[in-house]
Amino acid sequence: MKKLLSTKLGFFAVALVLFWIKTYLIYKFEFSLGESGVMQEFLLFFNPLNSGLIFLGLALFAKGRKAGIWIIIIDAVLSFILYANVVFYRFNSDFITIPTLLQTDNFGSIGGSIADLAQMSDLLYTVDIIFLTILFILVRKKWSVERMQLRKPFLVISAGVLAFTINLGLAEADRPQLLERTFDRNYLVKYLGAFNFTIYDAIQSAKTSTRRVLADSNDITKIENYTKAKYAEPNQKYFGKGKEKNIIKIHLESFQSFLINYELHGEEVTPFLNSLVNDQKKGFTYFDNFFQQTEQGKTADAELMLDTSLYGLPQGAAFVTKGNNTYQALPAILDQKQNYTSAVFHGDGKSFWNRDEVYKHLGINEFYHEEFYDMSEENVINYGLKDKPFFEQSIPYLEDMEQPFYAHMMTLTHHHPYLIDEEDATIKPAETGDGSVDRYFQTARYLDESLEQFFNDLKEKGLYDDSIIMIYGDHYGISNNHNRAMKEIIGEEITPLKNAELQRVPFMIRIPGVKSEGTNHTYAGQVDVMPTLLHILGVDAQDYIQFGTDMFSKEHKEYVPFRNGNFMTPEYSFVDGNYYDNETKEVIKKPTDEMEKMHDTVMKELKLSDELLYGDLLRFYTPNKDWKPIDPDDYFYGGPAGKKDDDSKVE
Ligand code: GP9
Ligand code: MN
Repeated sequence: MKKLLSTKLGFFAVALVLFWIKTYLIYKFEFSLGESGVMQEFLLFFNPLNSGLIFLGLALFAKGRKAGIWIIIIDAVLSFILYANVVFYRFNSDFITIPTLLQTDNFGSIGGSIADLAQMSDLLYTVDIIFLTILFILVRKKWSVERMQLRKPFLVISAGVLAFTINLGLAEADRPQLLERTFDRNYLVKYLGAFNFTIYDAIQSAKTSTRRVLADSNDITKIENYTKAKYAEPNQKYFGKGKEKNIIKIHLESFQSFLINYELHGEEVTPFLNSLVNDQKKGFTYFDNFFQQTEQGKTADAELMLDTSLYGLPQGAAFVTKGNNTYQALPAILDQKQNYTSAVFHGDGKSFWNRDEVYKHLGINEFYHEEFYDMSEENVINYGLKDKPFFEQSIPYLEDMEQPFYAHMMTLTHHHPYLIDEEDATIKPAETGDGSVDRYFQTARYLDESLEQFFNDLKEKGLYDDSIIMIYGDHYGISNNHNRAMKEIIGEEITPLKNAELQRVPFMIRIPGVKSEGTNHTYAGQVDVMPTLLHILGVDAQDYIQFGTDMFSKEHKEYVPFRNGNFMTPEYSFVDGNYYDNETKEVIKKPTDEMEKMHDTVMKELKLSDELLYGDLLRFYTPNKDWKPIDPDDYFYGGPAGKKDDDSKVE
């Protein structure tokens, strides 16, 4: 043993094991990464190994005794990075990213309290370094002054690369598209480790910052020209009719329009939503040709589109990768124009989709997340809080909000893989043999019931009658991978065109004092919601850069781009390279010039939106002379305890 320890490789092995144990203990005791299941537990344990092999392994290239010094230095640097994250996490329940580091104001918010956040017991995290230093002093004399044969460090680093490859492969199998979709930093750390996360984050921000750096104020002009030309004038029947009314916006997770009026086992799946669609007296106008336009950012893309009228990005979630951009979003506009207070309610961790950061840039005043709700075991399933306790527990917060408010209620239970507790299931599953598809109807029913309960509570609290209520679906729930089962459900082959048609999600709105139109057949998409709402509130959408247009406007152009370049119009659709006649469902062999032109417009529109986000171009745009740019430091989304200390801001 003594002999082994006194070799360079022996010393390296000791350092590696200590580093591994320490990192793992920190994962377990300092972070709450939500690991569950054997695979996630294993990866959490396994992932420090590759970083240790690679980084500590680099030290072995050094000559003679210097190798030992380098091992200690590298180990100390890694420990410091990890410890900085520990301290940051204690306050933010989140990991440090390069943008947060660069945004010193943001960091300043914890600067003063670092002393509070560090604890005496943290000194334990230096024990391994001290031990290594002593060991090195004792054994270094026995080390040769020669450089090690290069083969050895190469082998060590190759072993690290191999361990990383295995790690990544297993992580991707457990959580497909982990890197592309960039869900949540907790996920990345859980699967790949804190060090790989830091590298990943550095690469991401280097990539995006170059595009941002190269952009200049001229770049916004062509975008402004484009959106101003697309602008559709308000319809006087609606303009200003909802001025200063509370807005309750309800997000239906994974809800596709085919569920509306669908019957399973002879029962309506969503009787309550159906009643809003079918009974005009309830005051809702239902858009039956409204489409989701999301990509990899899923929910986050839907949120972005609804509040900014920009498209999501072709890759990843703009909420995550463009979370620090300048936005001129609906919550901020309503605040500045009509003194609205905005809030998002969602029973999940606050950092999912980077919400706790990006919401500040959208000007969202309050964010009621996981920490505000009773998340006891019986209230939680799948991703988070069940919809019924979610709505129930949100009511007191809603009642407390300053009016007029813009409240965004985000449901969660109807989310893949559609898990439901027995006592919550009030309809039998479908019988296609495809579990997700079969359960999809049960969680949809649960969501429907939770909405009815919420509506009743709103009425009881006097919040219903005078509020604008808007309901929308965020994205599909049943992907292309379930075509066999879906064919049974809808009784039709799922062709590419059919799949595109299935991207309809519900959109319905009730404006107090405005008669319902019943079902409106206008073709529209998620980017069209913001200008529609602005006009209902009496704010001209023309001032702002928006890719959508008011759905009630007579000038609204009926084409709905999907993020992948497909698009839908009332007469024809463009899907995966083919134009289809909507009526005959046949491929149009000779597309007209008009169709080709429409295709060019769609491509141009998506490209301009991407340029805007990549270049962070809204920082060069001032909507009007009254506009006050958003300062993210004015917003703070601590838990209920944090709120008591300070309502809006941490100094
Ligand atoms: C997570 C929830 C789901 O908080 O919003 O996101 P999704 O997986 O649908 O994008
Ligand atoms: Mn979603």
